[in-house]
Amino acid sequence: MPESNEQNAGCTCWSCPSVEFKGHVDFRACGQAAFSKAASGQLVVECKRRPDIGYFDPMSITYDTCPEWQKSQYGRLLKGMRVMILGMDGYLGWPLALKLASLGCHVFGIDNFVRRRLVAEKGSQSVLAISSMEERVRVANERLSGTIEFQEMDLLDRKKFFPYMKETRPESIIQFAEIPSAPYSMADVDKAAHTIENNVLGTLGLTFAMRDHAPEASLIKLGTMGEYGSPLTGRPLFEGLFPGDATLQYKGQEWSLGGELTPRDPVSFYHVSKVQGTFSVYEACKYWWLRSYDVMQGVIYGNSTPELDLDPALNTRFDIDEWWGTVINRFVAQTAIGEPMTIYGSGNQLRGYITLSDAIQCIVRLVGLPPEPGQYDVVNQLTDVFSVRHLAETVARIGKHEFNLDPMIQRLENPRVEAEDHPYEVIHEKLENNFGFKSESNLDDEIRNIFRAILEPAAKQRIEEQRKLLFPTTRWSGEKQEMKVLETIKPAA
Ligand code: USQ
Repeated sequence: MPESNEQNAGCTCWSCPSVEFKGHVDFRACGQAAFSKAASGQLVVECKRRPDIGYFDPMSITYDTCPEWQKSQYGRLLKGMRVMILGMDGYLGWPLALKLASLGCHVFGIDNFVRRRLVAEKGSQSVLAISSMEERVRVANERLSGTIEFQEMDLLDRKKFFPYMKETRPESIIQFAEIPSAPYSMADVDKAAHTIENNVLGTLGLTFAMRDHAPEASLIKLGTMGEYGSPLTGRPLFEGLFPGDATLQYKGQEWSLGGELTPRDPVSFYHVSKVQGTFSVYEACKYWWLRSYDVMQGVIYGNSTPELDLDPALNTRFDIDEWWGTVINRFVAQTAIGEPMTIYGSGNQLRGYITLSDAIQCIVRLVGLPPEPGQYDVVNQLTDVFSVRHLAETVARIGKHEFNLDPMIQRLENPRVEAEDHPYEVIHEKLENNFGFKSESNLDDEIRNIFRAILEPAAKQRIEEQRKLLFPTTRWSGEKQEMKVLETIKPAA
């Protein structure tokens, strides 16, 4: 087990979600001066977990001196921390629930099972068979130290969701309840509208529910690196906000850009929905002193975490069709059944990538180091930048030499509208520098993990059953003709 990282040991009650400010502080009146008032002892708070202390100066207690903040594998976490996961049935939501439960948290999850439904509507299925939520929760609660509770609920059903928020009193809230597919959102107007409605209104409603019932909770909202696009000028993709020394020069004058949101240039209507979510959360932090980390996440791949690996009943979903599969997972599955890997366009597109297990570690670390009241901050969550071509070549090398497969690559006409040859200068420093994140996995090992899992006969059969759904058919242009093959490449031995 990696040593416990004490990144959050020196944090004070000022950022603790267990501390109640309401009634004691008029944030609007004190404005940006709140922090200095706290620092100078003028501001007092109460602790919901330790009401016996009465009113106290929030700067006087640190996490490492508070018995409620206990050491864990990934920094300190509140004892039995109450964490709400919206979208707990998803590719990320489920492994996160397991990880938090393994660290002793009390996890409350909801899901409307829209992903299961949409994957079935496409005619595809998770390559790794997944259990019902009832079964998942039963096995998890037997095997892990914390507790997981689940309710089937749609985040958009505000009549149910608001009372649920009030009743569960979460200390941290993870917003994963979004439709995550760029191609699905571009397939037709109904699917675009579905994506926008689900994602934008879900997050909007959530901010109001937090305002009314959990204003001290920290919100971890899943955004995406695709919100930024890939500016052809090569301008760095900062972590959501311009750094303090960024300036704008225009007509001989110069202005500071420090602290302003960086430009967004989304690459599909799905990514548009994420940008709208960014603004909703940014505004809510400003209007109501909510606190949030917005996670600009790269493309996730992989199927393994220590908790998922405990029992097949705990599998998370693993999709590979053109809508619901991400590129590395698709390439490994294509190679496993002798289909060519489908590179869109030149294959020089650069994206940020991160394994499932590293992504989960990042989120746990964000849970453990909550933002301050009113703070909106952004992290770019990725470990590597790869070209699509490099991914195909890596899958080919491992597939051929270690699994005795016969990998093929096909370059296709690009169904998407995206830059294919572009600079990509991503800044991703905060997770490591401020939150103590250390990657525990890498591309080659994760590709091996995936091959091992999906070459099992039952999984391979589930890929075979959706062979026809691996080839892309959804063009951003809306045209229906089949994508042309530009080149077929047999990777070098
Ligand atoms: N690509 C191929 N061949 C394929 C599939 C994809 O060349 O068979 C290329 C795409 O053109 C793109 C890159 O691979 O340039 C990544 O595509 P993807 O389908 O793996 O990922 P994307 O559509 O960008 O979306 C995924 C998740 C989404 C998340 C996003 C992070 O589905 O939820 O937000 O990754 S990011 O890409 O950084 O915005």
